Amino acid sequence: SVFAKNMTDPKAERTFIAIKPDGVQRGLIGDIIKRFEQKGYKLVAGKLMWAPKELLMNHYKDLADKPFYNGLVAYMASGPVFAMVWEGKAVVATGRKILGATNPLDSAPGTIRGDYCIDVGRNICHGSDAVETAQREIALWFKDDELNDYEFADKKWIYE
Ligand code: IDP
Ligand code: MG
Repeated sequence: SVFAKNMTDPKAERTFIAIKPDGVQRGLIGDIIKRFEQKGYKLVAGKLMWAPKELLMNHYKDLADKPFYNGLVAYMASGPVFAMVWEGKAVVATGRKILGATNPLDSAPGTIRGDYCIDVGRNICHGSDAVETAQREIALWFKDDELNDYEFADKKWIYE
């Protein structure tokens, strides 16, 4: 299966990263892709998608009892998002570091949220918080045949 190799090859770990509607509107798709690319991670899938409310409610179902849940779903449905799958060693945890803390006022400069935003409800990007979450989110947002299995040309220059 698509996920079976996660167990055996650490370089095959995958995470779900999404550029939220504010990130798309503010022209940040290229910059956000660039940060994952230049780190050495491999892009496995990517699409611009105006997500249906049901998908977003499912995506954020663990937050359903939070006071900001309805506003969060409305924000995420306010325009297209750029959904991606990135692959590489420790990409889930490292992806979260590249994004920065959830609240942009706590995000270190040099992170995406630290560099580009201010309010937690307009924090421009999403990243899976654990390997199991990533597997759930990838399956939610992508069909199996949208995930591209290919050999990365740079691989031997990135991994020892
Ligand atoms: P994460 O995106 O860093 O994983 P979560 O706690 O999973 O953070 O929350 C999901 C999203 O919900 C956040 O990225 C943010 O957009 C939004 N959010 C979280 N806390 C608040 C809040 O207190 N007010 C408004 N929106 C929030
Ligand atoms: Mg989260």
